[in-house]
Amino acid sequence: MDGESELAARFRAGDIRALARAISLVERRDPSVRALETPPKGGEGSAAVVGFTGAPGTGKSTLVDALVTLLRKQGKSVSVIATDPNSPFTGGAILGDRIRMQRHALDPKVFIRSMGARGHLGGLSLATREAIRLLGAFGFDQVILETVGVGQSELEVAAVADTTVVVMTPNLGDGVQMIKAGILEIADIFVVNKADLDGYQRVAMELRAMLSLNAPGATGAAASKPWKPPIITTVAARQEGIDELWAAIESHRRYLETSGRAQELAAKRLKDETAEVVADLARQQARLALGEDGALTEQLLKDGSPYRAAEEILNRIGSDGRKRGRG
Ligand SMILES: Nc1nc2c(ncn2[C@@H]2O[C@H](COP(=O)(O)OP(=O)(O)OP(=O)(O)O)[C@@H](O)[C@H]2O)c(=O)[nH]1
Ligand SMILES: [Mg+2]
Repeated sequence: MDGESELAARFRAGDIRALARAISLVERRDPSVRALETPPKGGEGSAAVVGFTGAPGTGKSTLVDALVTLLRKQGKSVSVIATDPNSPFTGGAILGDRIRMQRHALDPKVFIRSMGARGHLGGLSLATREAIRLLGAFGFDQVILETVGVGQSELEVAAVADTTVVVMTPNLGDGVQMIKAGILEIADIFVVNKADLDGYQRVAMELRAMLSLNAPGATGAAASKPWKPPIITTVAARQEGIDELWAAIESHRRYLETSGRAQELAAKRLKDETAEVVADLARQQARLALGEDGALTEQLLKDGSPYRAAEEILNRIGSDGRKRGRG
């Protein structure tokens, strides 16, 4: 307990090592850091979040690195979280060469961290969301997420980021034909990077054609003035197009605020996250019960289907909770 309050004091005092330690605890889903996620004075304390996703090697890290440089010139503090859906939790170690941002390593206003996801039930989003709240409470202005677009990772980035940037390149085999289902729906901004290579105009053109076919049929507050994802071409390796990219990100953020979409999203996320937390807790309880309770397992095997045992476990959780509430 003493250790935790010391951690809290160091965190509040702006000690970056306390932040790093807190994020490690988040990765382990240690509940002791949750108190740190609320900013001390209310109001301020939430960072803007931009997520970058795209196929391996499209230049995400190079783009993020260039964006960090731009944001630092504006005096903003920025944190980068690189997640790798194929790696186990890393305890903060840098994932191979996924992160090309070493030149910012000595800047105290830049915090770079990687998180692995393999073996993490419910994917990365819970831990990422907690980490983002910590970074906001710590005082970072901007959080940038980077994740390789494999499996469900794009959807997870989109579920967490305010603005999702999907990065493509001209040398992706069949180009836009390769685009994964669901990408058009989650991308707020498309980047065609490596515009120094042949074929980038074709990728941009095909993308434009697909987007016009897929013209948004938005519902809710945003329906009257839907967002049209812009296509930005960049040469990240030469820092070209980065100003345009940042302008597009800012313009999307203004759109979220003026359309009322920001509030809709915040509410939806809190609900989704609550459901995930409940599922997580219930799963832990279920494993415990199934591991310890021979009679329950016997019943389960006899039934040959999970529903009765599941209901029994949920009932127990409910009555435990009520007992605890009274006690
Ligand atoms: N020609 C060219 N190469 C680039 C450009 N931007 C990045 N690259 C190169 O592309 C390779 C991959 O860049 P990264 O930034 O590591 O790509 P990434 O998307 O972060 O890669 P993963 O994290 O492994 O998925 C590197 O060799 C970069 O130097 C560009 O604009 N043009
Ligand atoms: Mg990378």
